[in-house]
Order: sequence, then C-alpha cells, then structure tokens
Amino acid sequence: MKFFLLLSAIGFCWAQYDPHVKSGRTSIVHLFEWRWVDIALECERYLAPKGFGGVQVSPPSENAVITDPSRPWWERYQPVSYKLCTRSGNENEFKDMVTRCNNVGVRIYVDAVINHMTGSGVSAGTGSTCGSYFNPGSEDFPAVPYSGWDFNDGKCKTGSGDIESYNDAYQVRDCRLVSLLDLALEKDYVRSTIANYLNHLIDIGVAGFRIDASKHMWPGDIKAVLDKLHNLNTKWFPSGSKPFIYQEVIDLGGEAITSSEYFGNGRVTEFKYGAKLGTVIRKWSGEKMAYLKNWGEGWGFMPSNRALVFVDNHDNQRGHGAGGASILTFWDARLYKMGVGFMLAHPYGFTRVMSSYRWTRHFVNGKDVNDWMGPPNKNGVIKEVTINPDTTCGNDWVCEHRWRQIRNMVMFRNVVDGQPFTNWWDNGSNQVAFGRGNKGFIVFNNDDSTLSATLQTGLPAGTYCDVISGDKSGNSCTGIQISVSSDGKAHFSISNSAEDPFIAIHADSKL
Ligand code: QV4
Ligand code: CA
Repeated sequence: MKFFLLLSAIGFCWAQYDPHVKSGRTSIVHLFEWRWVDIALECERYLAPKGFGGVQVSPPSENAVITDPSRPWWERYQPVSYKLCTRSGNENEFKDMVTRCNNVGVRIYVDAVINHMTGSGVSAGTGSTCGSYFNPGSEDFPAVPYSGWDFNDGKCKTGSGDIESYNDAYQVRDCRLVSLLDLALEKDYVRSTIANYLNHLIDIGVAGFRIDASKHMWPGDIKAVLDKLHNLNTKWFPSGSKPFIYQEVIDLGGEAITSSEYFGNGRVTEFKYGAKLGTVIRKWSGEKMAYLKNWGEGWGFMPSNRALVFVDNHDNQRGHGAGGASILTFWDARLYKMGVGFMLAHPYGFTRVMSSYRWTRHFVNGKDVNDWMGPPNKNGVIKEVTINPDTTCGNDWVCEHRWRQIRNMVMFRNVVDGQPFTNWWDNGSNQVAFGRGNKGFIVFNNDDSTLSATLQTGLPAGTYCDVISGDKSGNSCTGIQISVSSDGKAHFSISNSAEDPFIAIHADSKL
C-alpha cells in the first residue's frame, strides 16, 4: 500500500503542469521569431516590470535554409541538428537571454521540434543556419547524428509515406506530416538524443517546453523522453522542479486522437478556445457573449488545470493549423483586444499572449498566398525590435503584448489570481460583465447599442481607473473613472462605438 502511494505521488509530480512562473505572475507571451538579443532586452525593459511570467521562443535548433519561398517562418520547423544556432541567434546569445530573463524573474519556454527533421523533398544542397550538412534523401543528419535507422519509414503504412487520414491514429503518429521525415521515437537512441538536446536547454536555465506536433507522437514515446529529463537549474528554480510541459495537440473533435491522451505528460493546447471565442465575438453562427456564462469546461473544453489557452497562435493567425476564419488576430484589432481581454479576465486555463510581426497579406480566392512570409528582415537577417517613443514597436513588429489594453489585462490577471468567477451579468445578448472575487471586474459591450447599467462589482467602495481606456499613474487616471459605492455597485456606460467597448477595474487600479 505504501509503495502504491509512493508510486502515485511520483506519478503526480512527474506530469508537469506548473509553469514555474515567479509568484504573482500568470501569463506568458510568444515572441514569435524574435532574436535572442531583443528578447533579453524585452525581459529587462518591459516584461518583468509589467508582470509577464515568461516567453515562448521560436525553435532554437539549427534548421534548413529554405529559399523557395525565400526564408519562410516555417523553415524553423525543419530541424537539421540540435545546435542552438538559428536566425534568432547563436548559443552564446541564447544563454545570455536565458540568464538575463531568469535574473529578472521572466521564464523561457522552448518550442521543441522533436517529431521530425526536414521535409523529404528539401534538397541536400540547401544550406542550414549553422552550416551543418544534411541529406533528406538518404535521411542523413550527421550533425546529430541520425541516419535512416532513426526514421519511421518501415512503420508507416500509407502509399505516399505521408499522413493521409486523421481518422487513423497509426498514420498520424507513424507517417510523415507534410513530408517531414518522421523520427522513430520508440528507439532508445532517438529518445536519448532528443533528451540530450532538451537537457542541454534545461541546464542553460529554460523552464519548460512547448512540444511541437505532439499529436504526431505516441503519448508513451513522449513520456519516455520526459522520463530522461533533468530537473530545472537550481540557480533559479527550487531543487526537484521538473520542466513545464505543454503539448501541441489540435483537437477540435472528430478525429482519432484526443487531447486527453496526453494529460499524463503535462498540459495540452486547447484549440477549441480561440476558435469558439472568435466565433462568439464575431457573432457568427448565432453565438452571443451571454452564452459565455459557463465558458470553460461547460463548453466542452479540457479541464482548466490541463489547458494552455490563447486567442491565436503563429499558425492560425495566418491560416495554418486549425481554427479557420473565426480566429481573432491583430488584423482585427478592436475585436482582438476584447477577445484577449476576456481570456485574461477569465479564470480558465494557463494563458499565452501572442506577439506578432506584420506581413503583406495577399488574398487569392480567400487564401493568403503570403502566409509563408518570414519576420521583418534585411537580406534574410532578422531586424531588430525597435521601440518607438510611445512604447509601441517599430520595424513591423506588432508587439500586441505592449498594447495598453493587453498589457494592462496581463496585470489584471495577476491581481485577481486565485479569485473565483463571480457576479456574472448579461443582457441576454452581447453585453456581459463578471468579477473575480473582490479584486477585479470587467464589462463588455459587443452589442449595437449603448450599455448603461448599474452592476454589482464585488469590489470595495472607491474610485477606480479603467485600465482599458487609460492607466493609473500616481493617484490620477488617464482614462475613464468608475466609482464603486459601499454596496459594491457601480454604474457603467459604454457606447457601442467606443474605441474599445469594454471597461476593466481592479484592486491595483483603485485611486
Ligand atoms: C509540401 C506538401 C507536402 C509535400 C512536400 C514535398 O504539403 O504534401 O509532400 O511539400 O516536399 C512546410 C510547407 C509544406 C511542405 C513542408 C515540407 O508549408 O507545404 O510540404 O514544409 O517541406 C509549419 C508550417 C507548415 C510547414 C512546416 C515545416 O505550418 O506549413 O510545412 O512548418 O516547415 C497540423 C499538425 C500540427 C501543426 C499544424 C500546422 O497537427 O502539429 O498542422 N503545427 C505545428 C507547428 C507548425 C509546424 C509544424 C507543426 C511542423 O505549430 O508551425 O508547421 O513542425 O495540424
Ligand atoms: Ca511521428
């Protein structure tokens, strides 16, 4: 019996659901395609002071240089070795970033591409970001090294060798995802090689991993790799801390593979979240915000403590992956801010904010033919993230995480952390409000008429600064002020044509 209890205790500790963010911080940001030198600066000058918990970085492992099209963002999902050497920077720059971010309490999470190497069709003569030789035709990656024995060819039963049907779990895991050479993760050599790569990163000081293409790996194979991982670096983490794991599994229902198969390994991306929230905020398919009253598990999502949630990601903001047209992105800024505001106010899941770059969209028959375009660059070299006098970013970096409404809602989430979902109100349509215990309250007007209502906020009496229309600075407020009376009630008036038709107040925005 004792032995049994011990085993289940170990089993529980193993599964890594805890992001190891500094206490009081509750969200991470994906700085998509940023250079390591810029991320280090951003941790120090912005993310730490504004209460961000961590950064998801683009894959740091050496990748094939794709020239047709010219240097697409997706070349980074075609590894050729595990050298830390990409357009974002080299190993020294990576280490410097991890050290400096950790020193100001901001964690680094690595996007780990371990299901596959490059596409089978990529030519052997194509360069790589660190000069390592590779030959996809003969499945030779001497810089790892991997050879033909380390790939799944024998296991895959489809004619093309590619995944042809998502209704067959064997194909999805043992065949090639869009021709990408599929690693044989049942082999101990492959597992150990991947674990060495991840351990190298752990020893440098990263706090965890996004496991790319997890759906395409058997949960047991992922577990076997995780079982080989070191504890986090004790320079910054309590001894015995295991890396945070969130697995990329797109489960919108209707396929052979479900998210729940992966809960034993760690958290899982909840793709239903952004797809549904986009549909509601766009008011498509008869949806309305009033229906958000039971948002979360009530909508058929996975348990909150297993979910990694986001409004959009680097794939579905440009039509890759899943979610479709309903996904809200910075291109629809007004609706996007409401979506992200709702996510950050609501207690469900562990939240990730997207931070993007702008590209030239060009739609042909409803599809963006420029969805491949890589980050702002000059002759292929990624451009610096410059900061404008008004704190926004230059050089076509969008920096959604620096938008006042989003940055202030990241802080709102920190302030209300641990508080229950309370005081829901709706008008039966698209005017809704809810609180987080006695710490915060948010009101949305996504209807075509003005909202005017006196609502129970749950907050102590006082004058509060709305952190959507402005900022509290000292004892004054640059935005709308809301006065909460001694019974906790306050009057809200939000025009449907307001720049941002929502208001948020919290304990730290009290004047
Ligand atoms: C193409 C054809 C193949 C053909 C091949 C011939 O599609 O049928 O056999 O050419 O050479 C790129 C190209 C793709 C090309 C492939 C191989 O876009 O057209 O195949 O390279 O050369 C990103 C991009 C992909 C890109 C890939 C590798 O989205 O377009 O493929 O990087 O560069 C599913 C998965 C989910 C996945 C999602 C996009 O379940 O796991 O699709 N999401 C993750 C990442 C995503 C990344 C990958 C997985 C792969 O978030 O960014 O794909 O690592 O839903
Ligand atoms: Ca696979």
